[in-house]
Amino acid sequence: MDFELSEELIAVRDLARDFAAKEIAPTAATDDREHKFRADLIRKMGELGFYGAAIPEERGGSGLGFLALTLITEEIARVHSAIRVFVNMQVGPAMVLDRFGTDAQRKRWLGPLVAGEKIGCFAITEADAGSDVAAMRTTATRDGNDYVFNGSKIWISNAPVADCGLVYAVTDKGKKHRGISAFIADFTRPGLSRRALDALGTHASPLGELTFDGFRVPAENLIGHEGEGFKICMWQLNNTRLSCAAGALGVATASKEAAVGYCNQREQFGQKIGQFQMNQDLIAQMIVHEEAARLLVYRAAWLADQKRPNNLEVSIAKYTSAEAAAFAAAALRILGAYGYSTEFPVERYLRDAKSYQIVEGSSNIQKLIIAQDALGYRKANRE
Ligand code: GRA
Repeated sequence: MDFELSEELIAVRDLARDFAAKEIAPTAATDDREHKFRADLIRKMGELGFYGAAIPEERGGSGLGFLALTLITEEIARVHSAIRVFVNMQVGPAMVLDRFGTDAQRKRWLGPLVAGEKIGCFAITEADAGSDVAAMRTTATRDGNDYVFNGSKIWISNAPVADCGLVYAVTDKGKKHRGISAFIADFTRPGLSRRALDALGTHASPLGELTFDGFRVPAENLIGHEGEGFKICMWQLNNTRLSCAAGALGVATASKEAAVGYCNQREQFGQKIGQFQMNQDLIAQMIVHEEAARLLVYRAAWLADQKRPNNLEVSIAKYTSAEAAAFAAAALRILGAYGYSTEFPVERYLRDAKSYQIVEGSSNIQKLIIAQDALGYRKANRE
């Protein structure tokens, strides 16, 4: 067993760290406060090759792998969690096209997504289909050479700004999850309306609703075959879930760093507040949760790089890191009024941390996957 990162991976991590410090950190607070959409950052991260880490070289990526992508995501989230969402929105559709797309689909969409030239997204969730993906109702009905979409997707990251999206819809109602199909859709075509939504945190990541009303998607944009959408979706979620786990890890680290820094600086009752055991207790727990999460997240990424099934390990990693982030953001307590104040970043960490217990399968869904695998009810790892 080798716990050392290779020189190549250290270089990737340092590149992302440097980028986050120079390009993201200076405006993170105002981007969050003003709900600012930083299209320039999407482009710059594309130019640096961040989205292509887990895409093979012959398809426009760097082929560095999932661990590289994990380190990139972690470093960005450590500085501003909302900006790491951009990575997932480019990488999610790109990876699905790499794995399941046709050459023509890859040519048209994969390259621009990896380069950050087209803004991507993926649309699974609906008002009545959150954890229960199979309950989705948006329909895609074949009409000549097109599929006609009707229905609505909600809580979709990048919905207000995406040029294209990976959209899951029902092509055969009677077949339940086996009647779901996956499409890559051009969002500049008529029949799509968008509504921006706001949330507690992740403010610099545009969020919204997509409503399809007679929205036409050419049949050549169907990914795989009709009815394969649910399996493609589960495959996709396994990868984008790992990306969220890495993001949560970054937030956990940022929160811990803020708590340690403050404890070493703030004095009360004639001594540094780090001397108080109640604060030491919180810091020790933060570090233990963060380090456990880091090992689990890296293991899940390493398994992906070995081309081994890792759904169970991704769920364990995502659960642990989401909870670690939420716990560490309790650093706010250590910082007292400075933690609660909107003039300091810790309240942003807390708001952003909460998202990780919800997105890409809530913490309860991860527990369900983990426990049902152990009990023999539902196998987590698939080929
Ligand atoms: O036998 P079969 O042909 O019927 O197939 C079944 C099974 O073998 C069928 O799907 C197959 N399957 C899989 N195939 C390949 C299941 N899992 C996999 C897999 N991993 N790979 C039905 O299976 P099932 O177990 O009966 O499914 P279910 O009970 O309906 O659902 C399972 C589950 C609860 C795990 C699933 O629905 C799920 O993951 N729900 C959580 C939804 C979620 O994660 N949503 C995320 C939304 S996107 C988002 O949050 C964006 C965030 C962006 C950001 O912050 O970056």
